Amino acid sequence: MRTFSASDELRAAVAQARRQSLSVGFVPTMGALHAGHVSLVRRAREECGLVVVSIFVNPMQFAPGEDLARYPRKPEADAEVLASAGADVLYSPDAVRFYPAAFSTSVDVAVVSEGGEGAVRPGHFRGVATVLTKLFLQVAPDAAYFGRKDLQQVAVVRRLIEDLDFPIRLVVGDTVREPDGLALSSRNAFLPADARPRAAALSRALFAARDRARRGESDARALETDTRLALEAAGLGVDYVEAVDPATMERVDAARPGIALAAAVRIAGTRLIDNVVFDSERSRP
Ligand code: PAJ
Repeated sequence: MRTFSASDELRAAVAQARRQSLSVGFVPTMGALHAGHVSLVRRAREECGLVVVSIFVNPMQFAPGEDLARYPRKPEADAEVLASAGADVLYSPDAVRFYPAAFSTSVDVAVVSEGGEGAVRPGHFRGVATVLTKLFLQVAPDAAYFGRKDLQQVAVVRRLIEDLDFPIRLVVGDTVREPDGLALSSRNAFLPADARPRAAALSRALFAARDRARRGESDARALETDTRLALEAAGLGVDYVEAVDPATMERVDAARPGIALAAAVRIAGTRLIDNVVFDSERSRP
């Protein structure tokens, strides 16, 4: 695996692969890698000739007062994880060169960015869309890999790719979970041991709502309300519970197959997000 921090070196490596007719897969991350990230890298490895992974804790997507300074950073362990998952190129740009002092441009994806996480974290998706625009232009991949765990991020990226004509295939990977259902997240490291068991209540409540929908409950408001009550009863602070169309992130009234229930909670000072996509009884695994 080769590691670059300069974008011109990265571009040269990608150009060389292209001359050999290799397809390019790209997995953007903020590091502190776990099995969720690894599942995306392995998928890219199966599908592409050159696998590029970026690690960049993007300051622009953190609001003042959020956890930018304490966001976990594990560069040595991450490099080992990526090498064994089969990545070819690790791109770790330097923040000062990536965003020089005069940097003035931002990319706003309206509508899909506005509810859910966007409402609780103003400016977050502007930071995500801006960093991804720069990374997509620098890496110029054929395919980009994202996790469904960040459901609204996927909706934002889908619009970004379509609206700006990036010739990039968007690949969405399933959420990788701990045995008790907790979605893997770099931020899980912040959970104190005594709060950790309670964190599983988030996925448990979402799965319970999906089971009710499978049994015929179609009232999205009732599912939202009961999920919120279950989360509060488990001692979690609820930022939102919303039934949405995952393509547009618009709230829906009817809990049909294909819609998603997305939630964000606070537990012991850490914010966790998760979602389930409703399926029909027939397509049930
Ligand atoms: P990060 O949180 O590091 O996540 C990188 C990618 O891993 C995202 O596509 C995310 O959805 C995916 N991922 C995280 N947890 C996962 C899990 N449990 N199962 C499957 N996939 C999972 O998301 C970001 O970084 C940033 O916003 C970024 C896109 C890199 C832009 O800065």
